[in-house]
Amino acid sequence: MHPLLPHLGQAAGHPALVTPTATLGFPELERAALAHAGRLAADGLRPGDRVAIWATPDAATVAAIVGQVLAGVATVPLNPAIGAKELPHVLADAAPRLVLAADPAAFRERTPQVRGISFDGPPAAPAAPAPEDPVLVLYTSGTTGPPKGAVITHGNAAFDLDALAGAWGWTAADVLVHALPLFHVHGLILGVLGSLRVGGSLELLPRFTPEAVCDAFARRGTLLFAVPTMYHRLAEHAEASPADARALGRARLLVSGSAALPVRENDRLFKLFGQRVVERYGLTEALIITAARHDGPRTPGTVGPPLPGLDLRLVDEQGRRLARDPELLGEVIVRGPTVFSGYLNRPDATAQAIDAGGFFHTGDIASLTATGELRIVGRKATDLIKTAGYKVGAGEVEAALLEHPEVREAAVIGVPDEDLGERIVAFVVPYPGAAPAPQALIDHVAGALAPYKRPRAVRIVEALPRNAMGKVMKKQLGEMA
Ligand code: MCA
Ligand code: AMP
Repeated sequence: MHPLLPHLGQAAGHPALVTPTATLGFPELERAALAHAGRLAADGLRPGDRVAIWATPDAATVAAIVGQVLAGVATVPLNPAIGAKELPHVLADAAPRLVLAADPAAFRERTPQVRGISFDGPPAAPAAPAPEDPVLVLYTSGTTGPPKGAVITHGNAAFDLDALAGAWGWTAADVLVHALPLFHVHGLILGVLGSLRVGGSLELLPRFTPEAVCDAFARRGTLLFAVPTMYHRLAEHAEASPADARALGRARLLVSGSAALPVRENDRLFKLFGQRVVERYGLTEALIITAARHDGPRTPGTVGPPLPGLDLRLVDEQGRRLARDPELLGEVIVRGPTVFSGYLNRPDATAQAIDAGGFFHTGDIASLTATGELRIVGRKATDLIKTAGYKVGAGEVEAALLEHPEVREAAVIGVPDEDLGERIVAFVVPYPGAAPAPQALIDHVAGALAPYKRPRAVRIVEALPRNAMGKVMKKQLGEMA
């Protein structure tokens, strides 16, 4: 029995994975995964090596990732829409021994070395990874600089998923519906590995549409994982389509995370679906660290209590621990088995994020309610933007804009947005005589970084508001936006 995926190979009486084009039981999934692992071993890959995979939402990609888990090879998922500037960075930093894709032709231009996934290898004997062995390297944005690869271990994932299964009463009887991207914690660890770990059924939708989600619930879904932007679009859809509202209302549990769910939206969902969405909070480097329980309070505006087994605290600017008091705001720090092992090739950044006591500093500002639920109120760094559930550093967007030949200065902020949570807005000072078209600059960022990092609006200005020190006053930009 594999320590992370104990149900693999067991006859469950229900499929492990359903996509529009494939249905795989646990035994079939295990066979495919072991054949892939065998092929990797035949190619000379060893436990601890890294393999990059274009993270398209299909059964072959999932089976390959599972095979890599079994082989003890760390997976580096690549966003299929990753831009021209970010891709070389990720490949150079992660230095994968192989780059794979379910449809290699689609990615050959961007990665000439790409190979197709093949399930014709001699079945491998699964490796027995230790809890501290890497399972995934997930690239995540900081305020400045290129994304860093967070190294997540087998132990991190197993502990977190068990704690969430406990919080949500998540069992083999569940059918998880998800349409999240497979290159972040939410879609890949919670969605894919989580469903397989509990032995449930995963209904993987290749792209998010409210119709597809509601249809999956009309058929068999019991559990939904989605970001607030998706819930917003589901609410818009359900208001116009009562039958779909009823289908979603029959869900056993609706879970929201990756960004704040506004209380007003939470109330709207409650009215539409007849049940409160359950919120949970976390981040790439520490996985999910708080979650409302299925049988506990679901207080709008809060993200539940810390998961059992984690030491979660709030600290003031001097690092002193704050008491549990709804009035006291502090930074969330956390220690325990879900905290990642560090950033790949970045001991400096790792030392900055994890203190000598082993606490990971999240940068999120919160208070604890009298009943011990966390209420997130903001972030320490104003230069981090959460848009549609994705984290984007203002600095990386500014750097990409500055690489455009017509851009002399650039400043990027997040502006509140009903649908996206925050919308990226860029202020650009062109070179004298230049008149860049906003859409050209938007396309430039989409192509260099990734479409989700693109500004939704570009304002061409003569100068940026700066203080006496020459620093751009982003608050003022917010008022201008
Ligand atoms: C648009 N597109 C462009 C451009 N504009 N392409 C090139 N250049 C442009 N200028 C393309 C996009 O690539 C996309 O293509 C399509 O147009 C639409 O893009 P967009 O409007 O940005 O998005 P959307 O399709 O409306 O998607 C909304 C979404 C998505 C489904 C909510 O944002 C999403 O999946 N968010 C989830 C994020 C997430 O999983 N975060 C978890 C990380 P195409 O149609 O080909 O796709 S956080 C985490 O893991 C922590 C631990 C946690 O707490 O969970
Ligand atoms: P990422 O680094 O992309 O994994 O994003 C993690 C960040 O998303 C956290 O530091 C929070 O700022 C934010 N986040 C995740 N879940 C929630 C939530 N339920 N409510 C508010 N913010 C959240």
